[in-house]
Amino acid sequence: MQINPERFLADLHTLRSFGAAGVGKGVVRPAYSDADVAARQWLAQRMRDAGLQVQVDAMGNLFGLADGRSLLMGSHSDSQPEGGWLDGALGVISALEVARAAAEAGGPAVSVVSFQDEEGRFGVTTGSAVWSGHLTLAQADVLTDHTGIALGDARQSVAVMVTGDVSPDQFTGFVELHIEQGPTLDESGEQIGVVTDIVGIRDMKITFDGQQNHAGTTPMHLRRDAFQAVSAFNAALNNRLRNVVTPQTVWTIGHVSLHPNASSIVPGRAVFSMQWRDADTDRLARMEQIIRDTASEIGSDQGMTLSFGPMLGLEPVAMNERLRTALEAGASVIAPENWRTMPSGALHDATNVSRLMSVAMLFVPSIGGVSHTFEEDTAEGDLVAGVRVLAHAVNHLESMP
Ligand code: HGY
Ligand code: MN
Ligand code: MN
Repeated sequence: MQINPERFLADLHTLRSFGAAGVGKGVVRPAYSDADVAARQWLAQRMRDAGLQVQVDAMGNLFGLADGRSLLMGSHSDSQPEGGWLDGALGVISALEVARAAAEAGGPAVSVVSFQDEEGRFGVTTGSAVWSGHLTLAQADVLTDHTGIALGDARQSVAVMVTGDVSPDQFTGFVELHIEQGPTLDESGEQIGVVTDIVGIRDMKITFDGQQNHAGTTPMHLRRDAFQAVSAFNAALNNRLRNVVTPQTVWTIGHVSLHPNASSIVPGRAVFSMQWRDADTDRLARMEQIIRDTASEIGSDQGMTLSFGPMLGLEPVAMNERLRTALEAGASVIAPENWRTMPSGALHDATNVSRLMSVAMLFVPSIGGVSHTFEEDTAEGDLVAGVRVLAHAVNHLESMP
């Protein structure tokens, strides 16, 4: 099959126009926003133009289906609150290009998916979590974003597109191309990464309730300041985790909400996100215990009432050998001596889809190793090389026993 680089890049740029923001090639297209829904409607039309049958499930996961049994390819088209133009979008548009090129060549059959809320406005990879059965729709519907909006209400914005459930039985496997989002390929100068494993994740909200009070009249020793509790918790946690983590382990407090968030009020309440990731499930569990114990100790030292939200999580997942071998064969042709195998420190829809079928992933470099920022970018030559590797892999799979 012949992929068409100009058609692929033009579609990638058009997708960026939905929610284009900030400097460079930034995007603001969170799940279920107007920009997200408009992008999904445009994508659905591009799928129809490619001869694919469009199906959308209740979550807003958008499928373009080839006839008969097919290989599923894709990723997500929602973005972080401040995101780049390639995170997810590359996987969706490259899948569309390979599906088109395969159809023009008379096969093999390739279907395309854009999952919903991969970026976790409401949880962790929510759309593919529901499609794969990791979460029920009812469980997902009660998840809330940081402003308190429930997913069940937010997803009404895609209701007009919904056609019904999409059976996974028609797919022979799932392949996702993604930007690396880290420094490895950029630093080594290599063009392609074939993924070996995806790390596991845990994510929960923690709340400290103290006493809201006057910032001028309340003596320091009488305060029950929720921000001071978060600050002490963070410092203590960094110390205590040191004994269990590896250089690859990561943990992040990325969202903090103080109430009432005013200069002259001792904050009475702090709600914050606590997220940690590692390739080893036991280590994730040991970290959880340390996080809970530390929050509990700091909370009682500082006169806080402590509460934990539900813990969301995904287990570490290894890529399928057969699909991975096909990607490696493609990498050897397109980027000879210029590719490597590597783990993924970012989460991807492939983790959820692995509950249903074989999965594999491919990376291209991220310039400067940055992502989840407007500055995210990748050289055009590397983007096109990624699509060419996919095309080779699809052909290779046809010829494998
Ligand atoms: O956070 C992640 O790893 C992914 O980009 N959602
Ligand atoms: Mn992504
Ligand atoms: Mn992302």
